[in-house]
Amino acid sequence: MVLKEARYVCSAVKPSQYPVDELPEVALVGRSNVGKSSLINALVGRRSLARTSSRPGRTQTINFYRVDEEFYLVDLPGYGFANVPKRIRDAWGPMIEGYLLGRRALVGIILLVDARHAPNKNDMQMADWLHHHQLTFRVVATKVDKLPRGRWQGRLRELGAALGTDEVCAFSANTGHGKDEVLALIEEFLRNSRH
Ligand SMILES: Nc1nc2c(ncn2[C@@H]2O[C@H](COP(=O)(O)OP(=O)(O)OP(=O)(O)O)[C@@H](O)[C@H]2O)c(=O)[nH]1
Ligand SMILES: [Mg+2]
Repeated sequence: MVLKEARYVCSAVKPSQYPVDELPEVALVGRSNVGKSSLINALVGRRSLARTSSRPGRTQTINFYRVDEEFYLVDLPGYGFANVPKRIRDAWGPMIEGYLLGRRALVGIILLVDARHAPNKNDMQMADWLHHHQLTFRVVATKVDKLPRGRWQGRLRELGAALGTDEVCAFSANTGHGKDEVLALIEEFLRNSRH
């Protein structure tokens, strides 16, 4: 799959603000600063379609990007960062949960984890929660450009075991490594949703 055009459509903090055109949606979840917004930019080949930042907590709303009038990539605020003010943190859980559990257009979730680190408690909780609610998700390990090649395989296996999945995709927004694999995941989500 090659993505041609992507456009920011809207931001939402509650369901009444979600898009109404009923295209399928693929959502990105993961810890703050793991690279969700960067992955969107890398996939669509636009440097700053989704806003990114080296400071955690950049994305604070649910942001919808329409791709080729075919589906939406949905950028969610990250979880698990203590630096974010408590007032904001408390609002995020219900906002993200409300979207993931209530959104009928949602056909698949990409859980992003940081390839540089061993599995993190927040990530395992998220994966458990997704399994528990029987939501369709795949795991992508980001920032592999920061990990020596020789450690990739072991780390991917370790992450997969901790998150309860056989396949973990290695990805880098900086080098574009794994882009085709992530696009294939999205294609699979879209294909399965049509049955
Ligand atoms: N080296 C490297 N840096 C990356 C990669 N992906 C993202 N980054 C950097 O990591 C930081 C966070 O990236 P974002 O895409 O803003 O992360 P996010 O998950 O959207 O973060 P929140 O919106 O805070 O939840 C930025 O400084 C990015 O440049 C990657 O694949 N490799
Ligand atoms: Mg973001």
